Amino acid sequence: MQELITKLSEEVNQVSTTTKDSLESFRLRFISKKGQIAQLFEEFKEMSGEEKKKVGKALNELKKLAESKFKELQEQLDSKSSAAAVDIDLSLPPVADAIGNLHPLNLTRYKIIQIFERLGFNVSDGPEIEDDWHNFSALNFPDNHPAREMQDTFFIEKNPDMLLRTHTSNVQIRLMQKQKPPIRSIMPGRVYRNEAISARAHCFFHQVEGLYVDKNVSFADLKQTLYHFAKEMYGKDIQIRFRPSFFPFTEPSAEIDISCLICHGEGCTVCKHSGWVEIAGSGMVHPNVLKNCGIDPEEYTGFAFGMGIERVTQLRYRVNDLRLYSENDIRFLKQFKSVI
Ligand code: 2U9
Repeated sequence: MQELITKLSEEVNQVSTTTKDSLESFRLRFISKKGQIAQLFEEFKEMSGEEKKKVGKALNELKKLAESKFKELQEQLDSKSSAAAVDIDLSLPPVADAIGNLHPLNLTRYKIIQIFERLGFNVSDGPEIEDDWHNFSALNFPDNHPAREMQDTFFIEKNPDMLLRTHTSNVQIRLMQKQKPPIRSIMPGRVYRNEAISARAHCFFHQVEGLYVDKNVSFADLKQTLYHFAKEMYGKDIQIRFRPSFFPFTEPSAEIDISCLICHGEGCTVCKHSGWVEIAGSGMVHPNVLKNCGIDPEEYTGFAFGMGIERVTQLRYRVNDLRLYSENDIRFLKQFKSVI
């Protein structure tokens, strides 16, 4: 056995390779429970006391030698692989920035909500697939009135009474039906129109409408609220004007313009050389609409307004083609990495 111990000691001393595989075969051969040294210990157990005295020390030394060699080789291998890990190739292209961002329409929607929430408005939601009554009749659109034609939409073939809503006003109707005034709420959401798709029109877009119903709500409240909104949204130097208009659901009605942000009144293509840009429609809720929802127009009055989120976004970010909002082109979307 002494000879074998000497031979194995020499072999252990000579090992110098440090690949993962060679280290593993070293471990299997010398260190493992089925390795040669363990086998020698098994034989050692069977020896007589005299024989044990002769080889015991050498066998123990072989065991220690193999273990310390294994440790040394393992350390060499570890330091080699950590050196490889810091060996960075600076010529490689950078790892892509995987952090996404909000869609520009959502950035605008959140900003609008934030402004009105500070004025005490809450946010309401309702169905996009709606019946004729909530979308048209309750809003004082008479049957066959031309105002319906202006808001042509998509009808459900199996039930022509059901349609894709043309505005979020259906949410106001549902809210007034179930909640007594005071009501102060805004309704953001997707709406539909039957239009051919182009840079300036789409078969769907997004709106935020608002409703304030209480005792003694006046046109002065409407003007001041929307003036405040315009200043918060577009800056304190903005000019605002109200132009008389017509909607079946409001009386009186007004369209709201702001001074053109692009040319500051000098005249450009965005404002069609008028110096003014339309941003919203508004008016005092028509008494018939209040009645349709079970609210007494002698006791309560209210104002309402509506604006297109795409339009507001266009003015904020100068986006001039509506199709960009729904094409999901990452080159367009990744340009809006701003916070709300
Ligand atoms: C109820 C009563 C009144 C909401 C209103 C407008 C005027 C308006 C357009 C702006 C641009 C739609 O997105 S747009 O095309 N909206 O001009 N909306 S008043 O009036 C209401 C709503 C609900 C019960």
